[in-house]
Amino acid sequence: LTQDELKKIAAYKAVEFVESGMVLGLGTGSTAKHAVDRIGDLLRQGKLTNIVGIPTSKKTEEQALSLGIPLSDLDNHPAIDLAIDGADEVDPHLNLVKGRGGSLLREKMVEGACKKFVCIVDESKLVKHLGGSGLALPVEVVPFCWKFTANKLRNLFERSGCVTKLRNDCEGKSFVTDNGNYIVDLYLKKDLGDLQIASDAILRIAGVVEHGMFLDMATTVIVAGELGITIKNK
Ligand code: DER
Repeated sequence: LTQDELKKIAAYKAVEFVESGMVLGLGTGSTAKHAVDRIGDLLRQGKLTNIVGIPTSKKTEEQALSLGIPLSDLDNHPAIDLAIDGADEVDPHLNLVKGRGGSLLREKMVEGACKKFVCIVDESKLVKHLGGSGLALPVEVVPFCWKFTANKLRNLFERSGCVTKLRNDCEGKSFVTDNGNYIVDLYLKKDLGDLQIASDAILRIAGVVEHGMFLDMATTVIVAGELGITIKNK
């Protein structure tokens, strides 16, 4: 099975948790895309009715609109029944790294407002510890003096051999998030250690808006692997 087929299997499994009448957080990324497509299918077939979607990015908003999924926002629906979204890394405690697609702020706002957050991944996303895989830990920062902020972030994780890199878009220009901010990616040689301490330290830096560690937020993680589906509950 290809990675995308595994993502689709996890996504379709998560949509089995969706009931008519729910307010749904709609995730962003290639895995969540399959879940949003599936919700659109079930609505069109009449198997799901009376759904309201709260998108976690402009990209997902466009996808949901094209599928005819009724949409709203957190101002009008501050309590969300269920969110379905992907992740870049999942540790054994269901802590996540997210944001390599650049949508972490709206994802964290929406998923933080949910009674249930079902995270959908293929097995390649499972890690022992967050942040040590050599892949990016995204941090959303204000554009004003972003180098100053990036230096503060690098100093914070100096002992982990941290390298920071401003996220560029596909044309090599600075990537701008849906919220008009930049993303500084942290690349660590060692894992993040105590995640809550790392999270608090990052958020104390004034130029930082939010980071991609989603601690104690996922209530369920659905993992699709070569040997089948595993469902991990908090
Ligand atoms: O950027 C994001 O937060 C995405 O949800 C990411 O965490 C997962 O993206 P993928 O499903 O394309 O791997």
